Amino acid sequence: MSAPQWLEAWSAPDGAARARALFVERFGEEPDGTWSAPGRVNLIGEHTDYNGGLCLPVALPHRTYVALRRREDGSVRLTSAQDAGRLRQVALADVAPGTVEGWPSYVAGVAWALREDGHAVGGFDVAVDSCVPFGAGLSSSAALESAVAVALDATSGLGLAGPGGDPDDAGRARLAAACVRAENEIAGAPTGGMDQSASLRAREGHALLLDCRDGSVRQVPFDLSADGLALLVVDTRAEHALVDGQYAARRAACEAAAARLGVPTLREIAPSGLEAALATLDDGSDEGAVQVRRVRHVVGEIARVEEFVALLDAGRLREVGPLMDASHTSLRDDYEVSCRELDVAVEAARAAGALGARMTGGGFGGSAIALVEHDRVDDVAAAVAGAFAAQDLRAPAFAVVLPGAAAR
Ligand code: GAF
Repeated sequence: MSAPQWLEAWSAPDGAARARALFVERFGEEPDGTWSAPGRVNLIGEHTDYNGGLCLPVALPHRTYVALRRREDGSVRLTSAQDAGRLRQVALADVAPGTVEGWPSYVAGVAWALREDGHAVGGFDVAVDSCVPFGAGLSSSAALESAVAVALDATSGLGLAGPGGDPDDAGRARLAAACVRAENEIAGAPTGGMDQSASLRAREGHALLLDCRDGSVRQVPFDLSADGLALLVVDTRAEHALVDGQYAARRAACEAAAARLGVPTLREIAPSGLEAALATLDDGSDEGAVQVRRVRHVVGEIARVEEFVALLDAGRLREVGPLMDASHTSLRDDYEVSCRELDVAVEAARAAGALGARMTGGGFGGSAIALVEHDRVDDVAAAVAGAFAAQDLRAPAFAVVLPGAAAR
């Protein structure tokens, strides 16, 4: 069996040099500067963000780099190493829902959303390079949006970005909101706000406790090495997509359930009120039965985030494993967003001694995370790779991650 493949994160100078070199090659001049933003993994709190709930992402060391230069003619010219360096062009004045396709929609969408928000953002040339794997459920799209947002913030003098990870990050919250609008309205993916907040508002060495009811955040110290632990990411290579109907269907079911329960979001259902809420939803119809499962996941998952953070606050990181396991079970059985590759990864990691393991992100493919003893990382990765090979699944890829810094 071949050795596990590792997804290496680039150093900041390397990533910036790659984006700059592509810019110079394609546009024939120097950019105004280079900026970058991370992908994320979510420790716990899945499919809670669009329900006004809690989630707990960390920024990855894997980042998307952009080199950008202002233009005065209102056009956006784009190129990406992940798009074979092809040159694309969009007129900013023409950007509207449904007008831009593919990856340029995330870039042009951010400029459009900032303009909608009243900011004087004009045209630009931009070159992109990234070590955030695409389609792996690690928020490559939010990393791209966030890198463009901080680049436009700097080159248009918006003054919103401030230092990443600042407790007073109202400006960054506005940039995150613009990125969410870009994704929802221009790229057409009906996602919540977790990924953009992680990319723009996280702090190195910390997990970001995001309360999606009011958008507030708390930086929670997340020091794996103090406990001799490591966070292993397994990219299952089962490609996930948020623009197909499954994600939207989950969101629609939650919104329909909240409407039937007479609450603005499922966040308003306390664990103590769960059984009564489920009894109301369970009207004998198929739709009602689906809503019961979805609501049970969301309410339970928000409670698990609170328990997870309480353990971190108490210095009991080693005890979070069962919460991760319970989250996965709930996402698999009640929310029905797991898949065979994710289940194999999680089960193999646990069997090889992981303290806890779960899918992370939207699901239907993408990545899993496992909390493992630092000196067992290679063994757990080899066990997961072996389980994939034994089941004739495509070889997964791995990363060991420490919480990285926000967009800058
Ligand atoms: C995807 C979405 F983009 C997020 O908003 C979130 O809903 C997540 O799936 C599930 O927790 O990453």
